[in-house]
Amino acid sequence: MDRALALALNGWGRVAPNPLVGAVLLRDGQVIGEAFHAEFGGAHAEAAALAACPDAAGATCVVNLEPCAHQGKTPPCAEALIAAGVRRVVAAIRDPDPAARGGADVLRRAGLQVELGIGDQAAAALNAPFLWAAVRPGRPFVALKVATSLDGLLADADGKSQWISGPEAREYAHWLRAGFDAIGVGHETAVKDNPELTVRGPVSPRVAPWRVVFARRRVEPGLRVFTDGMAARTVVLVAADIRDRVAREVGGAGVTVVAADGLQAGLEALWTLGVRSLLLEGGGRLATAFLGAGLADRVYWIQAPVWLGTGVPAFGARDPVTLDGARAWAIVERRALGRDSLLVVDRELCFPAS
Ligand code: AOF
Ligand code: ZN
Repeated sequence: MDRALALALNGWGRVAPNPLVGAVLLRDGQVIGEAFHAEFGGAHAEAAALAACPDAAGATCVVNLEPCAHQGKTPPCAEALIAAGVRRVVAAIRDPDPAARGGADVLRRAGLQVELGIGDQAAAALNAPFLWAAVRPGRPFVALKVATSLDGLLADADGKSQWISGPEAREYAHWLRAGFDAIGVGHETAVKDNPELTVRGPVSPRVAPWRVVFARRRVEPGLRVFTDGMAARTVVLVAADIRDRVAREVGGAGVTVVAADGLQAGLEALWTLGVRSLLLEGGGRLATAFLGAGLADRVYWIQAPVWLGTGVPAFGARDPVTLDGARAWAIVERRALGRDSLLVVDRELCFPAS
């Protein structure tokens, strides 16, 4: 299953809104075929693994999502596994998609042995936006990305934040962007960094992510995201009473100007635009507001091994929580990025009904 999950990740940036899926075929403990879902609308992982394996009779198929039971853009994987003579299927989680789910039951009815639940935590984390969209529709899955010093500061006392983290972490940040439907910043960061919020890394996303500015009451029409050649992929969220004025200022370049009073309303507006996953890149005030509102579902925390003493904290003060009352977030990933450390935590994992 670890191998299936690792394979699945190769579809990052290319398959959304469909899930990341990897499949491994084994016989007598030996891998005889493996593949991943590589492109939206293309072959599913299971079908691609079967295609890579001349004879799968008697094999076991390990896959991070229940094989589909439907004829969609491609034929049903459950039928393909049966036809190939696969004997056993190990799937991490059920498929929540009402059109596609039920493959496990189809396989069982055909006499295959099916096991569900192995690796379900990692599988749920891997496809969090897909699962959230199916199980809790209405707003995108929201991730915060923060790069701080060891003492949790985003910037030094002079306000300088470029660059706290090293080159590996910056490349990772571009890889990360490729897998999200939208990249967001608050007004302050938009003005201070004037970021492009485009993907310039190892993966070219199938669809360039939306660039979102949570502007509320102040909009600087001269910012790159409003004036560059990609302005048609920019959304600015503003208070309802200034929406028309802002639309006159930046709408001409193709920027989408949306009236949204509050974060929840902003997220719902993004959902309506088709955004199923949002990566927030700053600043501290926006991150703190999302955390305080219970609207941050994941944090990607990159920690550089430096102390800054005084500066801009990544997370501002919020309502106190006692140690006894504090609930632990789920650890999704912990690893080194060059000299920096990456920690990925989810507020809670979302599982499909079993
Ligand atoms: C994928 N890749 O490897 C698997 C999927 O739109 P379709 O016809 O390609 O079907 C998409 C659905 O198929 C998807 O929502 C999920 O429920 C199921 N499994 N999808 O894109 C895959 N195994
Ligand atoms: Zn399928």
